[in-house]
Amino acid sequence: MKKTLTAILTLFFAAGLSFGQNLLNDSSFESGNLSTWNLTGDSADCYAEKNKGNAHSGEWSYHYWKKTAFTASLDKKITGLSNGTYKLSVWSMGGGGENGIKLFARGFDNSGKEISTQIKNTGWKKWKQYSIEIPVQNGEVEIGIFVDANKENWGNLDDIELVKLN
Ligand SMILES: [Ca+2]
Repeated sequence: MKKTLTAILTLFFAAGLSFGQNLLNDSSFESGNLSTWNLTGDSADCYAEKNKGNAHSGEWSYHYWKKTAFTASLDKKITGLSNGTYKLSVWSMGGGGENGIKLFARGFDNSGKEISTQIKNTGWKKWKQYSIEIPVQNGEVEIGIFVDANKENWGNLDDIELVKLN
């Protein structure tokens, strides 16, 4: 009986570890840097910003602002995943006016397909959460945030999470 109970509890905790848990390190940017990410773009204008008023949680968030139009991609590859459906989500706020901001995932199967959702900022502290579901079929996924901004567009993103749904 005790052995069975232990086995059940072990299964329960093992499942708990793979389902529902955020798989991204430093998801709230509280390390104060973007070292776990790959940034394609101008690091003088896209960076981890320390400003509680611009963070969804904690003190830090991913911030962008530039005097001139720009594009920037903040992305990373997550490997060693068990196949299944994952949910990627992020909180965003900002001044709006971009050509586009998207939360994206690719490289999750062999089709070359990208899944994304458009983010629309509507003002300071007007936080909204955006998410996509990703059917991972090859044990990995490249996730990221792509910004296509006009001059003087600004925004903050925070609390990015990747969780396994099933
Ligand atoms: Ca934060």
